[in-house]
Amino acid sequence: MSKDLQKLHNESLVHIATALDLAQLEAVELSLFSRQNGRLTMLMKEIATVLPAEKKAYGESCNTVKEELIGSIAKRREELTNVRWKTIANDERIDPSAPLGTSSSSMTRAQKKNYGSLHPISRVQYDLEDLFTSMGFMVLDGPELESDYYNFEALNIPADHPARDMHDTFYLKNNPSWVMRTHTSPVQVRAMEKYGAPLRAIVPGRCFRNEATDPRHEHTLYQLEGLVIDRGINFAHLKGIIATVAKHLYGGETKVRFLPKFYPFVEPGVRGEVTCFLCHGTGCRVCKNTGWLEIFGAGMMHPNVLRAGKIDPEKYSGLAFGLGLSRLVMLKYAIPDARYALGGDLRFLNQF
Ligand code: FA5
Repeated sequence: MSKDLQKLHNESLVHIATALDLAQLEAVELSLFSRQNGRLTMLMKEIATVLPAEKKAYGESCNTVKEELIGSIAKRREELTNVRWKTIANDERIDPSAPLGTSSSSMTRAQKKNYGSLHPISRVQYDLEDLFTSMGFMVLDGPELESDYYNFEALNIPADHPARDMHDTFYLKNNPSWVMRTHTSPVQVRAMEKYGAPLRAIVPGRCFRNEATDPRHEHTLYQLEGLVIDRGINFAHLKGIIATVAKHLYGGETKVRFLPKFYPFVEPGVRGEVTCFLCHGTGCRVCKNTGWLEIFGAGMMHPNVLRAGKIDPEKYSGLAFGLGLSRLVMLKYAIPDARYALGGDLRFLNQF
């Protein structure tokens, strides 16, 4: 089974099992099977790009996953329906005002069911996956233990770039040509190699950096990479995508600003900032008194990177962006310290 399919399978089972009511379950069902942009529908359509020898196995795995998900949805629907309309035996009365999941025979002792909940990073990730798939993007995955080639070299990062310093990055002790990926950008080249052009994809995932941690920096962070490659792609497309994300997550009032920033794999390159959620622009410890919080790096893909992905820069141009998913979550839920997210403290997690 392909990695994308496996990922979809695992995530969907969680979504189905944690749907709290029929409306939520229907939303999950739609996000998977919608004819236009359902995640499974899109993966099934990819059969057109699979090698002839692999088509049969690919089709079979898709169908197996589809059947399993349909079965799980039916089972969950039954559970949720039963909870709501529990059949009452004999002379027992129905109390329609009793909380869901309470036993009809003990109407006076309402018990709250403890379902658990999704982590805030997962919530924002799934929400953005839905937004991007609605705009025709594929959702891709990539390895967390990455080769030096994809993490740096293919991205036009020369051997003497500071990011390659042993002190900046987690290398494998006995094999320095492998590294815990420092960003999700390596999947840019992997995606180009696999799918060619035109291409529209996002890559949410975990990255690792040898950071002195502080309220904005974690050693383990989540990013969401995005790339669009086609004829005539330009910076206006990039601005449009970022504005759509900011509006979707934070509402129409949010201000985004672009500032020049050097990344070897884009030209021109920018960093993007939004107004700080804590001080609303007046300056505080989270935004280092600037009033702004950096949430992404982006730019037009460098011709060398397109070439590394076997795409002709004379024919195609591309944009790429790397959103700091952990930072987006901080902003969305006004979390004043990035370290809470992975700290495992239930007092924090129980709020979601
Ligand atoms: C990159 O990682 C580039 N790969 C982004 C990119 C992609 C640029 C495509 C151009 C084209 P940077 O190191 O600036 O860039 O990180 C991107 C975002 O990740 C930052 O804006 C920030 O929001 C987030 N981020 C970076 N380091 C950390 C950290 N230690 N903890 C939490 N978030 C971080």
